[in-house]
Amino acid sequence: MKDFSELERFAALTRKNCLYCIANLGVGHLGGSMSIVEILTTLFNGEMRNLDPKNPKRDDRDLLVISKGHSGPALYSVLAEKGYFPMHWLKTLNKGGTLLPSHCDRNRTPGIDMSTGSLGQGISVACGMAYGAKLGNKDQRVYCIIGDGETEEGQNWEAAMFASANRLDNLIAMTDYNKLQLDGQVAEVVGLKDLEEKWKAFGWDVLRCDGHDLKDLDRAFSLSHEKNGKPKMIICDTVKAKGFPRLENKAESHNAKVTLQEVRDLYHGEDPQWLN
Ligand SMILES: Cc1ncc(C[n+]2csc(CCOP(=O)(O)OP(=O)(O)O)c2C)c(N)n1
Ligand SMILES: [Mg+2]
Repeated sequence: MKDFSELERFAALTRKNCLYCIANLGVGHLGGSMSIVEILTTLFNGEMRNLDPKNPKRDDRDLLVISKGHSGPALYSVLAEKGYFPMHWLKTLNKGGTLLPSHCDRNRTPGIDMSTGSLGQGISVACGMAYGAKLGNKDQRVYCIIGDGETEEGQNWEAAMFASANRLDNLIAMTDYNKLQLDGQVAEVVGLKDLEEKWKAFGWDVLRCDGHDLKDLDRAFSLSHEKNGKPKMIICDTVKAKGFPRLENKAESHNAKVTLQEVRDLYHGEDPQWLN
């Protein structure tokens, strides 16, 4: 039986550390970081197997590609809490010489499996990783988080065909379906219409869940483990900037200015220790 109250605690801590991390710099990709906090909480607390913060490149670990690489700050907050690197690194976000750049970089940050930021590419890399695991007869899952705005990139759909043609049932993709992209609503830019039907038409099994509900995420991930030759897409309904009231569900949360004072007010002045 999973301890969901412990997962709630981890998610709340991740959200707080991420907000302080961005506010300490004064600006950052707050919206798309906040929307994946519970997804990452689930992945790093049991869903991904054989993770070892002391040996981040352990050969038999499950892999993660955050294709919407601007969500680095959320991942850094999780990796720090898990002990991949010291918490105080969070003070260096996107500053000169940092090992925590604004976008995910596998050559700099321990625990990151793929460098991302150019939208649309991550899922192709995840396909390659999942295909490689199959060729090597490895029991390895590959996870990939894509954005809903990012889904408008054509490369996703080439990868979608490749994955089903090659029966990559060890590939579990998630859409962070927060309905917003950089400068507006996804529906008003190009629009995804019936996203579930689209992935199904490309030969994927599709699951849907509330991306902020840890129990619902757990349910969806459990179903995604089926070995039936089909890649899996979990469409996670989320809210951009979840947990930061001023910017919640607003496009301007994408890369937003935030002061430390504002975050302090939200947390009643209870600064995390690593900030000092
Ligand atoms: C190929 C490419 N085009 C444009 C951008 C600029 N860009 C960065 S994030 C973003 C919006 C992405 O929206 P979405 O996928 O919904 O992610 P969210 O902001 O909701 O996290 C854009 C257009 C980019 N990084 N890569
Ligand atoms: Mg979005």
